[in-house]
Amino acid sequence: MTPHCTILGLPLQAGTGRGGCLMGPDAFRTAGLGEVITSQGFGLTDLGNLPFPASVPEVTGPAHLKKLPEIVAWTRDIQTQAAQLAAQDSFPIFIGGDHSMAAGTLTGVAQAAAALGRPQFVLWLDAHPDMNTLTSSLSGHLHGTPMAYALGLDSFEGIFPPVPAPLDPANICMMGLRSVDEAEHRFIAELGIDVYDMRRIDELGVVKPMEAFLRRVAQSNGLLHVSFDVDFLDPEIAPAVGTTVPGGATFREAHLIMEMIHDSGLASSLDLTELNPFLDIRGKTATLMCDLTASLLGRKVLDRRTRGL
Ligand code: HAR
Ligand code: MN
Ligand code: MN
Ligand code: MN
Repeated sequence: MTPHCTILGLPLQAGTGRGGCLMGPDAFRTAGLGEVITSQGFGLTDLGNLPFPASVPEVTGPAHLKKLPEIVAWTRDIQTQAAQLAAQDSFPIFIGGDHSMAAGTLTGVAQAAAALGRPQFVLWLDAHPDMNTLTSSLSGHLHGTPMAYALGLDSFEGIFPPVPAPLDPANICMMGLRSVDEAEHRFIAELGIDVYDMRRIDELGVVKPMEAFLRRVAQSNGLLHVSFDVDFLDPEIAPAVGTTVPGGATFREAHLIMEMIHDSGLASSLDLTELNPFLDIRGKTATLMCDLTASLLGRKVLDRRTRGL
C-alpha cells in the first residue's frame, strides 16, 4: 500500500429515500478520519467535497425511479474523479454519501485498473447487494443499483454514462448480505457471484472466506476496491444508517476483515458509504467507521488507547 491517502467527499443523498447522507463526509471528518490516516503514518490530501453536479442531463428512464437525472450526473462526475485518483500513487478514500456513489467509484477505479492491464476485484461489505437494474428496482431508490451498473447489466445503456470496463462477476466477493430482492437473487445465481450472507458468516466465520478471496486477488495481481456500507454492521453498534437490517456483522468480525485486508497489502481504494449522521447517537457510528478504517490502514488491537469520552 502507498504511504499516502486522498480523501474525496461525495455529499450525495438523492439515491436514498431519506435525508442526511449529505452530511456524511463532514461527519467522517468530525469523527477524526484525517487523524486516523496521519496517525497510521500516511500522508494526507483532503480534496474536500465534490460539488453538486454543475449540469444535470435530461434523461428519462422507468418512471418509478427517484431523482434519476441527478444520480446520472453524480455518476458521471464521480466516475471521472475516481478514474483519475485511482491512477495516482495515493490510496483514495471516497466518503459518502449514499451508496449510489459506487456507480461512479466502481466504474472509475475499474477503468484505471483496465488501463494498467490489471484485474479489478471488489470486496462488497453490505446488508444488500445493490444489484437491481433500472427495471428490476422495486423501490425506485438508485442506491439499490450501483453493482448492477458496474457489472454492465442491462437497462442502464443510453441513460447512465457507458461503463468503461465492466466488472468481472468472478472478481467480486459480497459479505454480510441479509436483505436481497428476488431479482437480485436471480442475478447473483446467474452470474455465480461469491456471496457470504450472514448465515454463512455465522457458520464459517470471516477468516476462511477472506483468506480465499485475498488469495485470489494476490494470485491475479489484482487491484482491490473495498466498498463498505454502514449497514454491513449490526444496527446495535452502527445505528446511523437509513436502512438498518438486524443481524449484521459484529465489532470484531468487521475489525478482523479490515485487519486481514491490511495484512494482505492488497487494498487499492475504499468507499465509506451510507453514513447518515442525522440518525447517529453521539457520533458513535462515525467513530466506529473511522476506527475500522484505522484497522484497514494498519492499527493493531494492542495499539488501541483508552478513549476519553
Ligand atoms: N434492495 C432494496 C432496493 O433496491 C434496498 C436497497 C437498499 N440499499 C442500501 N444500500 N441501503 O445497500 O430498494
Ligand atoms: Mn493507485
Ligand atoms: Mn449499499
Ligand atoms: Mn446496504
